[in-house]
Amino acid sequence: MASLQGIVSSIKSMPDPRENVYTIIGGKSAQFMSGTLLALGDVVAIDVPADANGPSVPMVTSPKIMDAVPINEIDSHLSKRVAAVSAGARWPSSIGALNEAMASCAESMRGALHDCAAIFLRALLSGSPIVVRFHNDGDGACGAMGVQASLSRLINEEFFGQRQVMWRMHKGVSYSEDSLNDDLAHFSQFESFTRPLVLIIDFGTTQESDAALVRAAGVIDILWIDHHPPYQDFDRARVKCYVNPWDHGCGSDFTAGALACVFARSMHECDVDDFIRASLVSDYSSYADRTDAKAMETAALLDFLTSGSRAHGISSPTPQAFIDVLSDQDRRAELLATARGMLDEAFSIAMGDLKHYTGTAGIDVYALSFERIAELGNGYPMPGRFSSRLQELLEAKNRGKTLTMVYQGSYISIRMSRDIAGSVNLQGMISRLKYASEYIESGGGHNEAGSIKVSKEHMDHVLRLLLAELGVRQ
Ligand SMILES: [Mn+2]
Repeated sequence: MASLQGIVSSIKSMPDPRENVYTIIGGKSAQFMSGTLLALGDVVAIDVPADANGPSVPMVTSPKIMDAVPINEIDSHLSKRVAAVSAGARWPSSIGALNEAMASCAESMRGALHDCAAIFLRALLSGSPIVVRFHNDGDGACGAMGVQASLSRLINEEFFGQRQVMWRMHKGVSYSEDSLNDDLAHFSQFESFTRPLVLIIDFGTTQESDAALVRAAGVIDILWIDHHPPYQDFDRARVKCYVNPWDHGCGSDFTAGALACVFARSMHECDVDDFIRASLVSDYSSYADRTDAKAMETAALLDFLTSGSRAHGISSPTPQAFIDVLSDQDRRAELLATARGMLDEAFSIAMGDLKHYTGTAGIDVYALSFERIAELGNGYPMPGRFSSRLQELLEAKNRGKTLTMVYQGSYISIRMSRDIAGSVNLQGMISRLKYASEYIESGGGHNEAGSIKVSKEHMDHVLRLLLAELGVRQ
């Protein structure tokens, strides 16, 4: 049995105080329940229970309270621990092997990522509550898996026993007030030396996140890793640490998943190369190697695992659950076959239902109602990502000059080929429509992909406006 002396740096209060969970930081950190009530700043000595590494939080029956220390002493102790851990992390030279352009871009974000890593480590080691929200697609999942890989190693080396982190697979593109409220409800159970922390991966850079950011300022720390283009006047100062390749002379091709993997590596050595490759494929990055069979397969599988399907059998979508599936050859093969079957079914319906128009300058415009595919009840594929696949197929057939719209319920998802980005300004078009029509509730995206939310009963009307904007004679 090991013994550990440390300072109480976080307390999770439970309805029954005997079930409170304490974190102490000493030479290592530990989380445990205590036979006697402890307070923040108490210096305690514990005998680490033999079952500390088990699935549940271990019980320490009689911790010895030695002293109480002033807050600034916790701070200097924590800073020393963070410095010691960061010193062991090595900058991932493997990115250079993957892609030189990415390596130089990563290099320019190094300082910002290092700052983010230090903040994350402070919260991790001192037991502050942490929520990681990752976008529910292959790119977001790859980022979350990278962070998970790093955390597994960190917790194993720096903690006696468990260290809980909350994972949330996030639907939608904004950090909404509802999401913030969920996080605050979780955080309200905690009293901790450092602020509660939210790590956002691969979404959120939209005006719709503003209200939550204003409320979160000074209450929680937000670390934010995204690759969507920031809008004009986006106030980065509201976020503790914001890293986006657009701020460092590169664009969305440096995926958020890849970026989160580099972030993970700047906290602790871990193997993230496969996740980086798959993330590039998942998000249609121009850096993706589409001849890399493993990356293609992983991306296809993650597309399925992060969908609304129940057929994959993952009840709680955590990065560890994804890693478990990806590393199990039999399950991998079985789930890939299931996903491919559902995708084929969707494509065969799409090919029959697809409407074709000719727009300005001979652009091929396609529109597909997703309703009949949704009626299959598979939950996979999802309409937004299906529009990307459909676009890919049609674009290859037409050799470019193609735009695809897939619509269902109150959403329209638009994709277009790069070669017409000069003649069709998607963002400008969406802004004009927002101005012209009261039926459009919101809309946005980047150069080659966008989405519009309309009031459901006016879908037909908005589709006609869109076609007119594209120069289709109706
Ligand atoms: Mn992404």
